[in-house]
Amino acid sequence: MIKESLVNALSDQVNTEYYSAYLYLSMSAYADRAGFKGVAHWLFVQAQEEIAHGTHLYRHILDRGAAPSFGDIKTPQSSFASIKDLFDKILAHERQVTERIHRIASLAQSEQDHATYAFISWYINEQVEEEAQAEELAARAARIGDNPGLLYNLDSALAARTFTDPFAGEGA
Ligand code: OFO
Repeated sequence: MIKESLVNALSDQVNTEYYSAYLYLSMSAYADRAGFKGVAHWLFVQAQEEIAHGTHLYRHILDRGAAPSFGDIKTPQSSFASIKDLFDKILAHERQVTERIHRIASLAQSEQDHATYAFISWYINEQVEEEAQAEELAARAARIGDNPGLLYNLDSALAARTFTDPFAGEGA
């Protein structure tokens, strides 16, 4: 039986993942309107991934015989100073998400909830990748600055991203 403290922490993380999706959609809209269609596409795919992360958490709560709780999703930032600013914000956001995931893992350990710890381990590893990806893009954007040719190259590279459901074959 999963403890209420963990149901609350996991439910809160569902909200955070959906907020992440909303933030990435907001960023995608900014990039689209600024003419960076490749960046916009990359961010749209990222939003889809975040929805998959949130839905997987939601499913886990139900699978453990508990009821997820729901709350408001906060309003994401919608204007950014530049593409560099946008990637800096992504890095800061993903670092915060990592801290939240680590808190859930610590709670699962202190409650001796091995099933939740095993479940949340996937997210611990995922955050290593998310942060590495955000760091690389933030550093690349910093090097590029306002150089139009290099911005064009970045935009073209990011247009190639495809969405792969990380939990395909596992149900929601
Ligand atoms: Fe769900 O990984 Fe980003 O926030």
